[in-house]
Amino acid sequence: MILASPYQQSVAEYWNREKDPVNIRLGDVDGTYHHHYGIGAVDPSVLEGPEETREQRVIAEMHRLETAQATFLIDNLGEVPTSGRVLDAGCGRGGTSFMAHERFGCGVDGVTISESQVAFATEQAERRGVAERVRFHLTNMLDTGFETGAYQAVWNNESTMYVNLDDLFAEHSRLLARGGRYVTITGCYNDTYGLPSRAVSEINARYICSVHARGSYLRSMLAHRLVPISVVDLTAATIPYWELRATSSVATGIEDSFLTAYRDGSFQYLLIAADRV
Ligand code: GPP
Ligand code: MG
Repeated sequence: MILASPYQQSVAEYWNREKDPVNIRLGDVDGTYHHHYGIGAVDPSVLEGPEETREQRVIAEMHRLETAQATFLIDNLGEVPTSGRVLDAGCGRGGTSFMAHERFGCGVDGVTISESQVAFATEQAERRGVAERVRFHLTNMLDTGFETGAYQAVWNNESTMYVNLDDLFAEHSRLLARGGRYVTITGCYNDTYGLPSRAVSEINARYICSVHARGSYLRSMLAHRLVPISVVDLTAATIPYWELRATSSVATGIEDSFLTAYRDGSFQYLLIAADRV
């Protein structure tokens, strides 16, 4: 059974319906469609120049920052041989999957519980001529049924907030070869402040997700033979993306919650990389 609960059903429904310009128009810039946020400094020149073309410059800039985020995640996967296999857990429309294939030439499996996302990403793979090597599956990342120990790398690019971490890392640990690499980029709440702040709760409600505490990631990884090799706080690096997004024509209304939560320290944007021991 792919959808194991009423909760998972509602998440699948959200993503099956989702066609937000903030994702489609950014993806249209170069044909790589992301479902995550951006990192890095905004090029101030996008706000200058002719008024008539400013909107398109801002969209292209947001897309550049989102692509920089996926590039940073892939940088942390280590070396993956061309003969290797990697898993994109919660692959969305396939952006990070295609970028990883371009980087390593390896086989990629992307999994999502949204039929529309599988269809969209598969169509992209065909159009790019990589459908033999980059495959998308309507599969639950908690219970993939894929071969044990077959993966050199597994990642979650902003998809861990939809699942129980112990269930997730048990499955990742099973799929990864010994010495394989796990990477996540995620928003998490700061345990220093106790439970999630109001702004974090607004984010949870907006996406039907449940962001975890920073400490929960590290405890759960260690409990499942995933030993962290780096933890990078990307909070300061993602704020410029949100500031630009807040003033853009494709803002969705959640921007102030992210900015408040990041600025008051109750929420953190982290990369965590771990080795499967
Ligand atoms: C969506 O990316 C990512 C999530 C819903 C995960 C929540 C992430 C956190 C850091 C809490 P998206 O690109 O589909 O979102 P949007 O439509 O807002 O751009
Ligand atoms: Mg987006």
